[in-house]
Amino acid sequence: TLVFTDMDGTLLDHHTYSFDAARPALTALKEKNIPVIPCTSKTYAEMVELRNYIGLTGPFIVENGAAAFVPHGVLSQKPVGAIWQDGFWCQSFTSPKAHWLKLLEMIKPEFDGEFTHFSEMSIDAIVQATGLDEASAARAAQRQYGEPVMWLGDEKRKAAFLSAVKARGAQPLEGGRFIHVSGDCDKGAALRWLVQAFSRQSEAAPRAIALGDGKNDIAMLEAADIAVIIKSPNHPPPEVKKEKALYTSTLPGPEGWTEMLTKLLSLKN
Ligand code: 2M8
Ligand code: MG
Ligand code: MG
Repeated sequence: TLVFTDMDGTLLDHHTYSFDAARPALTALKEKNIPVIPCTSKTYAEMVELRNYIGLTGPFIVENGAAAFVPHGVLSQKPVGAIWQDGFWCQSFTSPKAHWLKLLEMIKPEFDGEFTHFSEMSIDAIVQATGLDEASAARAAQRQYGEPVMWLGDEKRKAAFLSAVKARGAQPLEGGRFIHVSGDCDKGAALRWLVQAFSRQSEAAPRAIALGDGKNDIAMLEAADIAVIIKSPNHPPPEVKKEKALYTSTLPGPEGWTEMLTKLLSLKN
């Protein structure tokens, strides 16, 4: 079994970013040697820090499926096409950020004053928008593959914006706070890539459990064998199309994370 998890609003509390309530399940999973694999909108810089802080040692997926990082020693062979970077095999699935920034520049006149985005925001403005501390906000600003857009206009115009970026070849994905503009990648494709890499070194393909709370988690939840929607305190649940093995937590964020993994894996706590 592999556990793929979103971060904000799932393993971490949407407002406080605390993972305290997930500790019991994290400990039980560690005892069972079940890897917990973050699959997040966060950047490489954020995840290098966060995984240490949480105590995770396995692979992780950044920027909504834009790239997967696998630490040395996890896979018995080098993944085809991956590059070696700071002690990880890095497999990227989309173009660098510069491409998507150009696209945003192009459509700016059409949506005058209706959005801003990370490259235009100061670290202080990112602190204000996210509630992250300054150092974390600076790491969130280090995007490699895509650009978070902060929507300032109304909902109807937001739909027009989403269509406009799609028409120009981007795939916008909505997180808890931002619209992430990047290429044809998503958390689901990255999950499948990693499951396949693990399959190559064992007889049976591993079973993937995925947990997430947002629209940007839909592809990941649909790609997993078992999907868990984590209840959000501030937005409706994502519309996941899955015939079976789809569960929804009754508790939000890390409380719901422990609730559901304890049930599904019969963990003791
Ligand atoms: C952004 O990601 C969240 C995830 O749902 C969002 O879109 O609301 C990213 O900028 C990420 O890097 C950052 O850590 C997070 C902080 O809330 O916001
Ligand atoms: Mg989330
Ligand atoms: Mg997320």
